[in-house]
Amino acid sequence: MLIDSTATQPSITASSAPNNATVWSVDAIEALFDLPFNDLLWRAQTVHRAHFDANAVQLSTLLSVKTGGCPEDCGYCPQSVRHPTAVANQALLSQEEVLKAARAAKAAGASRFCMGAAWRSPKERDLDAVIDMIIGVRALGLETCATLGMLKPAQADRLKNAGLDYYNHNLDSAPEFYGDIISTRQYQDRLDTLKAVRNSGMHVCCGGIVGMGETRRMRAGLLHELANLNPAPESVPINLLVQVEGTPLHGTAALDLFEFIRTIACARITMPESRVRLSAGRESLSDEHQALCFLAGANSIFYGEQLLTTGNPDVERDRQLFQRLGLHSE
Ligand code: SAM
Ligand code: DTB
Ligand code: SF4
Repeated sequence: MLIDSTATQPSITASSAPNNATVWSVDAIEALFDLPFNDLLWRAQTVHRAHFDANAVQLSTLLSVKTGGCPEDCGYCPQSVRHPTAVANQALLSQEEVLKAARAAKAAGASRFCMGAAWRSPKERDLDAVIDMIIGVRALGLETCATLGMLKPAQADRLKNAGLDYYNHNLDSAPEFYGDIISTRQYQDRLDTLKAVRNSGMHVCCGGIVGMGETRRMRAGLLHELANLNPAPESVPINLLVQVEGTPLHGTAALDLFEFIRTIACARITMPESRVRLSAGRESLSDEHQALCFLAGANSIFYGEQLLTTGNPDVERDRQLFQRLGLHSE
C-alpha cells in the first residue's frame, strides 16, 4: 500500500504576529528538520516554485580586499591573527586592483560583486577607500555587496549613500552556541549591526555556518533568528564549514551532507522570499549533492575560483553543472 506521509504528519506551520509578520518557533523549525527527507524536499521545492523561477541561480563573486591579521577570534576563520594558519596578510587593495577583478567577474557572468575585509569594524579612512571601490564597481553595472565587520548607524548610512546594494554580516550560529565559537564580540553586537544596515535602507545579506559541531536544534535556532529578523534578510548565505588547518575548528566531525541539504530546505521554507545561497564548502560537494541543494531551494552561489582565502569550484565546472541541470544564471 502506498502511503502519503505528508497527509499523516501533524501540520508544521508558522504563526502570525500582530503586524502580519510570519513567526517561526524553534520547535516548528526543528519539526521541519525531522520530516522524512523526501517530504522536506517536496515542501521546500513547492515553496521555492511559488516565489522564484526554480531553474534560475544568482551568481555572486567574492574578493578579499583586505586579508588576514584580524583581531577577532572566530574559531572557524583562517584570517584571525590568533590562529596559526598559512594565510598571508594583504593590506587593503587599490581601487584599480579591485576593478580589475570586478571586470573579470562581470565578463564571467556574475551579477553581484562582494568585497570582504578582515576587520573587526572599519575605520573612517578604510570606509573612504571602500566607498571608492563601491562607486567603481557599480559603474561597471554590477550589484555591490561588502562585508567589513561591525558598523555603526552612521557608517551604514555612508555606505548606502555611496550606492552599496547589500551588506553581509552573518549571525553564524544559534545564540546558545555562539560563545563556543567567538569570544571577542557578542551576538547582540551582530544584531545591532544588522539593525543599522536595515535602517540605512541597504539590503541585508545574513546567514551562518553549519558543520561546526552544533546540534540539529541549534541549526533550527540559527534559522529561527534569521527568519524572525523581520523582515528576513534578502540574501541568506548557508556556509558549510571549510576546515582550515590551524583554526580551532579544524578536525570537527564532518556534518552528514543530508543534514546540510535539510538546512537549506528549512531556510527556503522559513524564508520563502529570500535568496538562499549555497555558500562556502561547495568545493567539497559532489555535483549530485549540489543538485539536491538546488532542489532544496538554494538559488544563489558564490561563483569564481576563490572565496576569500579558500577555494571554490572553477567557472568551467559550474558552467558544465548548470548545463547538465538545465539551470540558468541571474
Ligand atoms: N570580518 C568580517 C566579519 O566577520 O563580519 C567580514 C568577513 S568574514 C570572513 C565573513 C563570513 O565568512 C563570516 O561571518 C563567516 O560566516 C564566513 N566564514 C569565514 N570563515 C569560514 C569558514 N572557514 N567556513 C565557512 N564560512 C566561513
Ligand atoms: C559568507 O556568508 N560566506 C562568504 C562571504 N559571506 C563573505 C565567506 C566564506 C569564507 C570562507 C573561508 C575563506 O575563504 O576564507
Ligand atoms: Fe575576523 Fe571576520 Fe574572520 Fe572573524 S570572520 S576572524 S571578524 S575576518
